[in-house]
Amino acid sequence: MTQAATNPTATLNKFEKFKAEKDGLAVKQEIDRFAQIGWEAMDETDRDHRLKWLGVFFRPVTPGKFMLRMRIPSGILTSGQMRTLAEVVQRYGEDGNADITTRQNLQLRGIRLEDIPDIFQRFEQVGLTSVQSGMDNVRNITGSPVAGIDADELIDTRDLVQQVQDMITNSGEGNPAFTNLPRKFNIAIAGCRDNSVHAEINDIAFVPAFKDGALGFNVLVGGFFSAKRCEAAIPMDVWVDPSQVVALCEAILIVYRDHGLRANRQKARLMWLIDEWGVEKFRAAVEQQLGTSLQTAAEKDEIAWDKRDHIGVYAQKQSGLNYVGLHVPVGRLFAQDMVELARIADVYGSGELRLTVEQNVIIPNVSDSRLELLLKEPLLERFSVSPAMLERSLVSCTGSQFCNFALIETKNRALGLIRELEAEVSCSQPVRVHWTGCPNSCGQPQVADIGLMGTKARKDGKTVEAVDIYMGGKVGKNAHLGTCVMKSVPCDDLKPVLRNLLVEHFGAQLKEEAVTST
Ligand code: SRM
Ligand code: SF4
Repeated sequence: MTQAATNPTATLNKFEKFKAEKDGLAVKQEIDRFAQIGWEAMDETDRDHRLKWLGVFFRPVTPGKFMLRMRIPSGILTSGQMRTLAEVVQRYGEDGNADITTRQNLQLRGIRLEDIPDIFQRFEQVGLTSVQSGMDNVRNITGSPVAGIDADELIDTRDLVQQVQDMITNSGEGNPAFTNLPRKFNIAIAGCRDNSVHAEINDIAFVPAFKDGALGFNVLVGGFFSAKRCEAAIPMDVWVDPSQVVALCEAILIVYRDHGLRANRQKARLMWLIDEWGVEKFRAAVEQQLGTSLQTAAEKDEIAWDKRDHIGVYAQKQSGLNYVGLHVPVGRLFAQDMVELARIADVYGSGELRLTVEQNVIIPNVSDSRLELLLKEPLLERFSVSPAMLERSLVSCTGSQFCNFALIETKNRALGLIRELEAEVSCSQPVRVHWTGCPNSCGQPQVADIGLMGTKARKDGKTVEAVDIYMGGKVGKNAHLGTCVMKSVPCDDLKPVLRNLLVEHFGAQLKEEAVTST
C-alpha cells in the first residue's frame, strides 16, 4: 500500500496538509491557553500559521511581538473603534504602532500573545474583528472611501461590503465554510466612477454598470499579484443587481473552495482555475452553484474618471458638509496620532473615519462652519491636506522592519528618498510612486507611475539592497498594469535614476540648487 493510501494527507503540500489536519479557525477555542503558555511553548504550526485565521501574525523579525491585522470593511471605522485600537498599541510604548494598509485596513504592531484574549474582548465591545484576515481567507473587502458622501457616486456600497464580510465571517464569529480556501482571496466593490478600489487587481471586483436602464454591477474575476505571475482581472460576462452581490460572492467562493487548484501554492489563486476551465465553464459552474442563470454583462461600465486620491477638502453630496482627506506619510500611525484622529473626527465631523487604499485617512461630515478650525489643528502639520506633490502619492508596503519576506527596507527609505527628491525637483502633478519590499507586491508597484520592487544586487563585490523599477501602471478608467523597465538598481544609486525618470516622463523641473550640484 502506498503512503498516500494509508494517509490521505501525505501527498498534500505543507499548507494543505496542516489545514486538513486542523482547521485554522480551531485556534479560536485555544486562544486563552496560548495566552497562558506563551508563544515560545506553542505548537509551531499553530503559532506561525493558524493564528493568522484570527488575524494574529507571528513576526519572525520581532519574535514575541505579534502583528494584528484587522478587518475594516470599506475602510470605515468610528472614533470609538479608533480609540480602542490606539489603546491597544499604546500599551506597547515604542514597540506599538499601526499601519494603514493597501486594502483600506489597519495592522497593529507590538502585540503580546498574553494580551490577545483581553484585546479580543475589547474588539467585541466596539464591533471590531480581525477574524479570517490572513492566510487562505478572504482579505479586507474594499469599497469607495467616499461611499454615501460623494456627490457623483452611482451606488452606495457600504452595506454591500458589510454584508459580504458578514457572510464570509459569520458576522465576525468566524465561518468554517470559508476557512479552507486554496489560497488568499480579494474582493472589491466599487460604486464610484473612479475605480477607487483598484478593481483590476482583485479576485472578484464589482464595477458599476447600467443594464437595460437598471443600475448594478459588471463583474470582473481573477485579478491578482504573486511573486511568479501578475494578472489584471478579466470580465466574467456577468451583470448583477446589487441584491445579488452577496449570493454571487458566496457562489464564486464555494466554486473556488471546491474546485480551486491546491497542489502548488504558486498556482492556486482563482485565475489559475479560470485558466484551466476557461471563463465560460467557470461562469456555468457559478450559475449551477447559484441555482439560477446570470445575466450577461452590460456593454460598458461606468468607470469614466481618473482615480482620485481624496486628499484635501471636498464638498459632500449633503449640503453644507465636507470630507477632509489627510495625508498620512506611508500610512504609519502611532497611538497618539490615532487618539488625535479620533478626537478630530468627534469634534469636527460625525465621529467617523475612513481609510483609503493609498494609506491615508478621510474625516467625513465636517460642516462648512467647522472647516477653518479643523485646518488649523496641529496634527494637520504632519497629516497635511496639501502635502508636497511627490510625497502625496507615495505608497509603501511594510518592508524589512517587520516583514520576513522583505528583501529591502521600504517605508523609512521611501519617505527619506522622496523628501530628498522633493528638494531637488518640482513637479506640477502628483506622481504615484509605490514601494514593495519583495515580489509578493503588497505595495502594488504594478499600479504605480513608478513602482519599486525590492531585490538584491551585487555592487563592489557585495550584495546590496536594490529595486526593480516598474512603469506604466494606469489606475482609474482603463486601468492596466505597469511592467518592469529596469532591473536591480542598488538603492544607494536610486536617487539620480528616479530624478531622471521624473524629469523625462513626468515633466519635473530641476530646482536651481540641484542643477548646480549635478
Ligand atoms: Fe500582502 C503576504 C503585508 C496587501 C500580496 N502581505 C503578506 C504578509 C502577510 C507576509 C508575512 O507574513 O509577513 C505581509 C505582512 C507583513 C507585515 O508584517 O505587515 C503582507 N499585504 C501586506 C500589507 C500590510 C502591505 C501594506 O503595507 O499595506 C497589505 C495588507 C492588506 C490587508 O489589509 O489585508 C497587503 N498583499 C497585499 C496586496 C495588495 C492588494 O490586496 O491590493 C497584494 C497583491 C494583490 C493580491 O494579493 O493579489 C498582496 N501578500 C501578497 C502575497 C502574494 C500572494 C500570492 O498569491 O502569491 C503574499 C505572500 C503569500 O500570500 O504567500 C503576501
Ligand atoms: Fe512583506 Fe513583500 Fe508584502 Fe512587502 S511585498 S509586505 S516585503 S511580503
